[in-house]
Amino acid sequence: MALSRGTKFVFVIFYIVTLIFSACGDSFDRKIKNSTFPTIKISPIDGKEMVLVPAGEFVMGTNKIDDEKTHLKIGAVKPLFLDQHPTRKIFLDSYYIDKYEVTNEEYKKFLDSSGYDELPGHWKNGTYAEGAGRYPVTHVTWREALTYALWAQKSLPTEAQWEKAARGVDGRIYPWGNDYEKGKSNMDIDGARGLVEVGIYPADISPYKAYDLGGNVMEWTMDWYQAYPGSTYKNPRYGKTLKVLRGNAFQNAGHYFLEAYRYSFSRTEADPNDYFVNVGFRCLKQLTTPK
Ligand SMILES: [Ca+2]
Repeated sequence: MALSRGTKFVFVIFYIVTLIFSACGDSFDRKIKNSTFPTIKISPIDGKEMVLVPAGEFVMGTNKIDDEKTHLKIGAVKPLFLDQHPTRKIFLDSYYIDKYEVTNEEYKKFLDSSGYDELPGHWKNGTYAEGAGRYPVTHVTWREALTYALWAQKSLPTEAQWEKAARGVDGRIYPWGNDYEKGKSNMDIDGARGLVEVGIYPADISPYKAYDLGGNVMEWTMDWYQAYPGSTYKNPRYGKTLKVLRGNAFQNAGHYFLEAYRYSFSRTEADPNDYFVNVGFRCLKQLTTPK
């Protein structure tokens, strides 16, 4: 269920401050002189492990067509796959991406040290539920996810960066390969049917050793929901009003349990001011290739 939340004045102030802060101080990578980056780094502000996605081309999108018109059978408006046409080869420079989704305890650290005062809606008495520290933080809007990222001197991944981190370079359907297997990921109704601690599905691992890009929570990206270059598919929801969520999440029920919806790089659009029980995020750090 989505609930709307107005953009807070405090956010505007904090956003500006963090933009300045982000622009001024960047000890994370800018001075790296070697052309070979370590495969794992610890992010200095939020302490998260990040994994390297080296520069290079990867296969983005799909040319799949849903001949069964599955969406009509379940009353959905959007056909499967068409907003991810066509398959493209894209070059991305190197970057680090969080190994795990951002957790409640990490989000609390951000709130405590930043002064940002809008708590996730399901928290009580100023904090998360006992025992939920390692669960992914949810009920955060896109703007709140970005604010966290800027505080951590990072950003949110673009769709392309998220998709490469999940699929590697070979266009695979799942982070672990091309074959779906129940229980490999906290995905749809095949998983725990609720949130789980990040990283506890060892098989939900991408070629770069990032976890939960298959399931657990869907993840906010930087990008607006717009047509991909070369696409002929038209969608009235395209534009600069909705942000893109990538990946799948746990589900209790609903049409996402259908196998056709289970490909793990799925693309969902959402209002950036909404928040959801099964949407979280992870952050990204762009690397500057040494000259
Ligand atoms: Ca996920």
